[in-house]
Amino acid sequence: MNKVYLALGTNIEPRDVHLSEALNLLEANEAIVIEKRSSIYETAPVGYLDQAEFLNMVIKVQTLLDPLALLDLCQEIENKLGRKREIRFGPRTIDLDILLYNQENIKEDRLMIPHPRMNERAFVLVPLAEIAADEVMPNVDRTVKDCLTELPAEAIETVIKWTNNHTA
Ligand code: A4P
Ligand code: MG
Repeated sequence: MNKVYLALGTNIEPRDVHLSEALNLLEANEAIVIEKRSSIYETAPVGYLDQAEFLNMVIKVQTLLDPLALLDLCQEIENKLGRKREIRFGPRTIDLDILLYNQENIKEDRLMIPHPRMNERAFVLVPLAEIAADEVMPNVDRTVKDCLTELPAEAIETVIKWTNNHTA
């Protein structure tokens, strides 16, 4: 079994439905077991700023899939949920990124692991630290917790635990 962390992000309504559908589709695959889920966070957009706020979360999965097969599955789920690639870093029904795959460093055209931008992103590191604070990032040999402390407080403050007011 391989230990993997995945990041989920969405900023097109209904955002919480897109998250649940992505989780259901992942779990429906017999080669994947979801072991842990972070809370859901509402986060200010990063990169391309003129877009709605995101919901982000991170999950830990055990999988028999190799990294490229897992990427194929993530992209298949993105496509099923109506993902259109129009603007880089732009609005999306669901984005599924592979953050960590065991302790591997992978640099291929289609796949970079650890995810190349995760160390700078509070919307990734805050939920990841919630479920994997002591996990080591193999590209920098530092724990998730340590990487998070290097981010500016202003960035961390834009990542806020989200509660679903419709069902609360
Ligand atoms: N790819 C390479 N490595 C990976 C990996 N580890 N996991 C390739 C997944 N995919 C990987 O991704 C483009 C290509 O990256 C894929 O074809 C795959 O082969 P994409 O999802 O098609 O396009 P994108 O989403 O525009 O790029 P990417 O790299 O996913 O964008 P980012 O860097 O994830 O940024 N702000 C907030 N608050 N929350 C967000 O979730 N997301 C983004 C997207 C920008 N701003 C955001 C958020
Ligand atoms: Mg992506």
